[in-house]
Amino acid sequence: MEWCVSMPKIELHAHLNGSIRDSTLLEIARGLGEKGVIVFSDVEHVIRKSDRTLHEVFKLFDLIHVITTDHKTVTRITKEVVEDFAYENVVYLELRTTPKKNDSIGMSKRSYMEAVLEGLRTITVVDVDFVPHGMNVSIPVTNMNVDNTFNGTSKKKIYVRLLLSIDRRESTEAALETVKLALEMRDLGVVGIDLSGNPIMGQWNTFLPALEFAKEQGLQITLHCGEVPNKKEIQSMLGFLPHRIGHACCFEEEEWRKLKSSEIPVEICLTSNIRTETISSIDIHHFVDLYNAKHPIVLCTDDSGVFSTTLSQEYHLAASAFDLGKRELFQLAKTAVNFIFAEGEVKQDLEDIFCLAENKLDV
Ligand code: 6MZ
Repeated sequence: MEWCVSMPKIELHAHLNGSIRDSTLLEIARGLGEKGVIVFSDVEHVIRKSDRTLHEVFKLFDLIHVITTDHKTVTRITKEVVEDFAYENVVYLELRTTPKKNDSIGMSKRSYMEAVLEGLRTITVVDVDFVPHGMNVSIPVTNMNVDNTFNGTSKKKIYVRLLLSIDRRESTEAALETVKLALEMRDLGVVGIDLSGNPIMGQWNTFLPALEFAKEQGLQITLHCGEVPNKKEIQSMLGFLPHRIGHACCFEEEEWRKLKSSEIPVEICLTSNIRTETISSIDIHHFVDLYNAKHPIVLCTDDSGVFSTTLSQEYHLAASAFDLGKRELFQLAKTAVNFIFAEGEVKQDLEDIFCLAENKLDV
């Protein structure tokens, strides 16, 4: 496990509100309880519970959103989530979140995202690169950690890029609004669009106009695909040729064939799939087949807070469940560089980081 922590890693599938520290969630809930906004004892056991079905997970998200959707809290959780990933040597994070609108507190999708950016700006304990290169002076890899210390030790550096999520409960217009916002915020580190939310809600056709527009405009797209059985939707999604997909749990032979010939990278979330029972047991997880077929895959956390995991734990779990050694784990982490949505210069820096680590970690 210690070795998995020390290895540089790339996180490409992490939902902001799913990645909140339990301690933070409980602290905020307690505060709201004291103010009489919620009844703390009603929500405490829901937050502390660790085994949840997929249905229960989405009920929990509704509760989390009640607790976290104000500008100050969004800023705080963004800061903490990025710090937590950086502490476990995640060197590149694509953080996704659903921009939210709440007129009663003066929140627009834009002001929600500004609160996220504020969270990135307020981080001091690690060095965060979130503005695309060319927009500011980039820090070459050779200068990293030089004269850049916190409490006397060199700071960790993390690249952060953002994906705006469309929730499957949203309308075509709301989805388009999110895509337009993503386009306006490209200079601020937004690189793409994600389609997520409860997979039994909504229709693929509702989101298609917004996703097609996003693709035309050069945004990168990742779709939650096949988290529940839905042959028609899975086939349409694969036909859309997204740049990546998440989960791919409920594919049949035909869809596997289509996926493999398309070479669309798959974001694999082991703990999430097991906890939500979208995959009944780790030894039959499609990781094995895709890994053996050399299909592009990347290990991710999905919701590190909700599922009490970390990216290091996901690598550790893959090592023990699928009998992978250090070399295989390192290669798995390193190949993820090819699937990031950020610009080429970042890829080059990440390749350098992995090269340096390869020598240092003796793999
Ligand atoms: C589908 C998921 C998800 O956007 O408020 N989300 N969507 N499948 C999953 N697997 C378990 N986990 C999280 O983060 C929370 C939102 O991310 C999506 C859901 O829409 C959830 O409301 P944000 O930061």
